[in-house]
Amino acid sequence: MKLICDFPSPKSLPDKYVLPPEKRPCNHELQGDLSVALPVIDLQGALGDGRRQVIGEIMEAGKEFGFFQARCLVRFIAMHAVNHGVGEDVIQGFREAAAEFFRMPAEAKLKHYSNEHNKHCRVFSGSVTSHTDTNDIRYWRDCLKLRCYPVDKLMHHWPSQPETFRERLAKYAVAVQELAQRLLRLIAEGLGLDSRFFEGDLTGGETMMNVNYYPRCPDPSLTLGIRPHSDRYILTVLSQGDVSGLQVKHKGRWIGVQPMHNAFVVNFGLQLEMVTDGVLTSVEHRVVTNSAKARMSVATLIRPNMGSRIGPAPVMVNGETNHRPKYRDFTGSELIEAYEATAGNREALLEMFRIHHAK
Ligand SMILES: O=C(O)CCC(=O)C(=O)O
Repeated sequence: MKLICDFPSPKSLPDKYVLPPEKRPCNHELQGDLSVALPVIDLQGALGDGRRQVIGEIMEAGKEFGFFQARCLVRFIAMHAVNHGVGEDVIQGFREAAAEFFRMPAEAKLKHYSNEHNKHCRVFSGSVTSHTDTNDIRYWRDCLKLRCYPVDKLMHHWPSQPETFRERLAKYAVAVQELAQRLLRLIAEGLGLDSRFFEGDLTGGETMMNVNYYPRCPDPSLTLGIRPHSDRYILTVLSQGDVSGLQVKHKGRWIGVQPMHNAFVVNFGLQLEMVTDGVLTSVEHRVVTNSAKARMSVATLIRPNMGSRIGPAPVMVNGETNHRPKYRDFTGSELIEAYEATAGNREALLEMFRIHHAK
């Protein structure tokens, strides 16, 4: 058992990471199509007179891309944060601690190695993102996956090395949780719902975090860092750092998400798509690797209470259009099972919850 980051620099891609031809990125796609860019939304406007405009931009981005890049987070969060200052130092501070984690000797990281999906904190590699993926398909990624919020309850599960890790993660997790809740209030308002609609069960589960590490790859045309998937929950807030690699499916093409310093990439998950009865979309994305530089991303996934019932918001289905709901109710646990069964495939998962109304 080894993490990819501990391989002695290989000259060629080891066979088990070579994807079958139909799963490889085409050579011309490695850059990602840069002629279309994800909307960049400056959140500062949401603090004052520009609130309606920011909400409008989020709704547009959600309908067309399922993704946007959010800027001006520092002020956006800091002006509202209670009991702590939040700034670039929080984002960079945690990114540095996480990068240091992957630089530690192999044994220190492997203490956390596990393939058990329900562990609160684990390291795994190369791997399958779902139980149903076949084990002979491997992706070029190491991952530290942990539950990060509420911090007081969960921090004793986190790595205690490097020394700064827990303290910096705690600050980062609180800040991102706050940001996500504020974004969800804007989204709720944009949907014509009560601004606190997403609080409580819909977002009350333990927040997950993937710290993804993609070492330099000997041949990016033969593999992927993460295969195409849609995220399963409400909202994902991603810090992708300064190295590109994330690609989003847009009108049948893979568009590259250009890194922006201290911006977060925000994307909508399948749960949000079904709660909004299809008004907002969850969109497929993947990660290509890079032969020149390693890349690290931190994805924070806001989750529902697993036992609670989730379904299209009544306003979405009984509003002016008075249409019948497209999706049935489900629990958070059912959502997880369906996600595993469909290996993150958006269409297949939505089909499992779709109501086929008699004409
Ligand atoms: O590394 C990235 O940019 C995306 C990560 C991702 O999609 C995930 O963790 O599920």
